[in-house]
Amino acid sequence: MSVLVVAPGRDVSQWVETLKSQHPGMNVYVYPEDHDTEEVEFAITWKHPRGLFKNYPNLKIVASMGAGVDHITSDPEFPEGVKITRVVDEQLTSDLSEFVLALVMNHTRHLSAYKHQEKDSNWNVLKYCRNSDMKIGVMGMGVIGTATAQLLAKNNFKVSGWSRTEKDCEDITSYYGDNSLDDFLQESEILICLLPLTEETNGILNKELFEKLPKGAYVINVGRGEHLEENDLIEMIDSGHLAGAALDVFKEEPLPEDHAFWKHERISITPHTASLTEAESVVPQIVENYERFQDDEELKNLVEQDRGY
Ligand code: NDP
Ligand code: OXD
Repeated sequence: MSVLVVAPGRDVSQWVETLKSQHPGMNVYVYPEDHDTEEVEFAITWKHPRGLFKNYPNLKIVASMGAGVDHITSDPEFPEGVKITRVVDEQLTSDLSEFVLALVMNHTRHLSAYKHQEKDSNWNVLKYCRNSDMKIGVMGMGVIGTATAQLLAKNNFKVSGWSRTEKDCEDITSYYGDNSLDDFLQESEILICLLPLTEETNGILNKELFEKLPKGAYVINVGRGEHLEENDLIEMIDSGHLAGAALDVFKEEPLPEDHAFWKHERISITPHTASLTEAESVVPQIVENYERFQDDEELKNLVEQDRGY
């Protein structure tokens, strides 16, 4: 059996080297190099060409190179019966939580606003909100959302989380299910999106939702670009209902040069960098699943494909 790595445009040499050193003898192909499609039973991917996997008659498992799997589940030709796994990684999780804390502090202490004032030599003191007076809502209380909510709570913010099922997390108020969304939003002066992208969550950050946030709320999207209705965000910021937004993910990445977000004074852009997946940290769990598959054991971090995450 062979392993196929499919990540167009990405340098995967470190991944291949680490795979081979973690499991000597593993036969690894990097797409599109020449290979026998019948040999491949295990694939590792980030943003594969649509329809590619249907050409592999013996494929059993596709492992995402990241935490999200929407780049796999969104392929309408993804072959039925092939299992999907994702990355759950402590380093990735803590990197992302710390990044969100930095974005929150940037907003509450007006660092971006001061950067703009600096350009005009403008010495103007802005009143700030202490952590203990700021209410933050985290949408998506999974591995990363929970860690982020906990880090914010540790920094004295008042934190709520929203998920499909109820959570029992110290110092974090749990809201769950569609019926509790409005109550959750009312408690979110800063709204952080850490949802997976699914049919239910596509476009969830829209005008109707923003209107339910307190006036002056701030939006942080580190989930996926497709969660956000981009024009609704601009409209709600320009109308003064929202204070602004920090965006790390976009419908089109890299964000096109002429996109309105770049020039908007109240929108901060980062290039999908809230956390970077490192081969050394992540490959061991992929190799473990490869070995579990060979030994006919249960896989770790398996995606529930009918719910989409
Ligand atoms: P998990 O699968 O662990 O958690 C997903 C959470 O979302 C769960 O709490 C789940 O609820 C909740 N959820 C899913 N659907 C709904 C819904 N319809 N209504 C309410 N809640 C819902 O994911 P992770 O925490 O590992 O990752 C989350 C996302 O973060 C990834 O999918 C990816 O898109 C993004 N990400 C972004 C990165 C970046 O660099 N910007 C890096 C890594 C990830 P329940 O617990 O009840 O099932
Ligand atoms: C992601 C990741 O899912 O980088 O965005 O892991």
